[in-house]
Amino acid sequence: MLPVQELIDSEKDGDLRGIANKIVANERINEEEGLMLFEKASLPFVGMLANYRREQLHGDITYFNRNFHIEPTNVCVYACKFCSYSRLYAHRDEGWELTMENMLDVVRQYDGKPVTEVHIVGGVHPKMNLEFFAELLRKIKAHRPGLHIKGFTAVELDYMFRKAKMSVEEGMKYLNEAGLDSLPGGGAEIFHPEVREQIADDKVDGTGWLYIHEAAHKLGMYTNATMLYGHIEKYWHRIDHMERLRRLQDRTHGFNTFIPLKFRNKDNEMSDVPESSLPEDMKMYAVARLYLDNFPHLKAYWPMLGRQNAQLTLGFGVNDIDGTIDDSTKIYSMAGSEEQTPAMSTEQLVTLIRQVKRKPVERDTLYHHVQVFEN
Ligand code: V47
Ligand code: SF4
Repeated sequence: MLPVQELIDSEKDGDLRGIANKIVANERINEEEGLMLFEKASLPFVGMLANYRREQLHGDITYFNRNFHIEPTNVCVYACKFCSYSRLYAHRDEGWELTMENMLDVVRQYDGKPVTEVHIVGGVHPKMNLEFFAELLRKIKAHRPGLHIKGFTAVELDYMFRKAKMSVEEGMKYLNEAGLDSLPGGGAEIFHPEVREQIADDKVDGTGWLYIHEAAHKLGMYTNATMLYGHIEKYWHRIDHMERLRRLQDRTHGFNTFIPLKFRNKDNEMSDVPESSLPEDMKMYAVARLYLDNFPHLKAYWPMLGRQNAQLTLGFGVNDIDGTIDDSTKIYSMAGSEEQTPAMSTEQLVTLIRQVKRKPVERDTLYHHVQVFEN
């Protein structure tokens, strides 16, 4: 008998046994069942199922890529309560604003180095508009045509498009033609208005976020999706969030990766909210792997979680640990992550993955294999 079947059969709770049998039979679980996994299942039970699904999909393969970030500014018109990174426009002297040349200098620093992706994400600066970013995209592509540009959260795009008086479809096409290849998953937070209105009430809502990703998918662009978890939301808000993503994915198949982002509580307006525990984090990854049955990949973002915890997630459904990053992001170090200078060499990433007996594969943004590291 399969070890997973033995574990299922030894489970005393009939509901959980039923859910697990559905998973093994490749049947979709519903919202109520997803919630039960959060509320009733033990960590070994849900972890074993998530690992079973992960190995069905990817075997031992664990992806990473070679990337760097450009953070154009941390000045932001919004004031999300969980954000430790942004400064309001009125306090912009405390933040940073990179010029076009500064950003192109960052790109030039990687000349001759084998990076495959630049991730551009930052605050919503009222003076950095659609035309400015289109020009940046064109200049990056002129300098290095092969570099994949994954840029701008739906929050940044929503603001840019509205200010330029363009529809979402027009704006997306314009940026795509200027060189934008795919969208990162940020800005999703928790879609349900009951939570979103309390933590991020003035930026694009859940419906607007999904609409922007759908528009990108319709142009043939791939995108990611995140969820900020472990603060004031309840388990059912997480399931609701994943359900909305699963429905869109059924229609478009444009999402590559789901990235649960653990709320970090340093120096923000939610510092009184405790952070989730490590077992809770592992459960989050495991349930995500099981619920989002139409998402090919599940990513643990090591700069936010810490590298050893990211290693642990590889036994709980995760098959991707993002990239080398090269100390080019400040979002998480400012929010209290253990990773104060997030940079890992390819050798370090490979070692990290091998230490937990998985197979490292360098990928590009769209998950084509760049280099397979045989064990
Ligand atoms: O949307 C902000 C989150 C996101 C905090 O697509 C926080 O490959 C935890 O989306 N605690 C931006 N999280 C980063 C992001 C991302 C990162 C890596 C890879 C990809 C990808 C996307 O960071 C925001 C917000 O949800 N965030 N503050 C905080 N205190
Ligand atoms: Fe601005 Fe993004 Fe921070 Fe919200 S999370 S305040 S939109 S930088």
